Amino acid sequence: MSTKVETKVISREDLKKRVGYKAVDDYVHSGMVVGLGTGSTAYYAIERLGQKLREGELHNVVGIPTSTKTELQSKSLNIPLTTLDTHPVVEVAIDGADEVDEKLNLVKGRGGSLLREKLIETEAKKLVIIVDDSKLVQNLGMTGAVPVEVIPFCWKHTMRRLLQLESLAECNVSATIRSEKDSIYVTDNNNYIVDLFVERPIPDISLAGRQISDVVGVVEHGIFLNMADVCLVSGTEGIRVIE
Ligand code: ABF
Repeated sequence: MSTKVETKVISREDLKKRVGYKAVDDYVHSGMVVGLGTGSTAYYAIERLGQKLREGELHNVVGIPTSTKTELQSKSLNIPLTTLDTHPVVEVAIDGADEVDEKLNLVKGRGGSLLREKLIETEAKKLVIIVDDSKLVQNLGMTGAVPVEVIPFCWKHTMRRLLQLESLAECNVSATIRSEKDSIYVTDNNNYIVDLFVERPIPDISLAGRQISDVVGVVEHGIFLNMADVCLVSGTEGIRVIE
């Protein structure tokens, strides 16, 4: 007699939904101002927030979107929105990330919204990062681009300066201007994005962040150091809370 063992395969979307919902359930309370992140994982937090407001489980919550895409998603779910200009105190921000290291330092911005994300999340009393376990890394910058938002004026010169940084000298760094549909990608802030790629780990990520910021023409970059307060990591075994 054979016994059939059914193992439910959990999809990556399920992992994202679980962690997005848990972030709202555990960290958002009535009366809060909430930073609303960008990306497919953060979308589930927005979906859950809209659901709880609609069902009366939460009230008097206003959101501050970190991108025009998030703004549209939030409006479609009837989430009341505001800005930092009128609500500078942000009790909690919930957002995804492209990479998370063991110190909860992040690479963000491969979705193109790093500037508004960093502006709003810098103000958050608590930044809750939500990822599936594919985002956990030993060294930042090794699974894809480190995005850098630059002004369009003389962007090729700015990109050249970024490639000359001493903190990236050992990494065999390269750079591309982010494009979509055969034209240069333009951010919500009418800037461009230079994507930096390294083939070897960045020896001092903090120094790299400072040196990138110091390049004239750079507006902001996607290295988020010492900002995340907690990271919810969704995996097939459940959700880990890293603080
Ligand atoms: C956003 O989440 C961006 O910083 C980052 O690029 C993106 C990751 O999106 P996803 O959750 O879809 O992987 O916060």
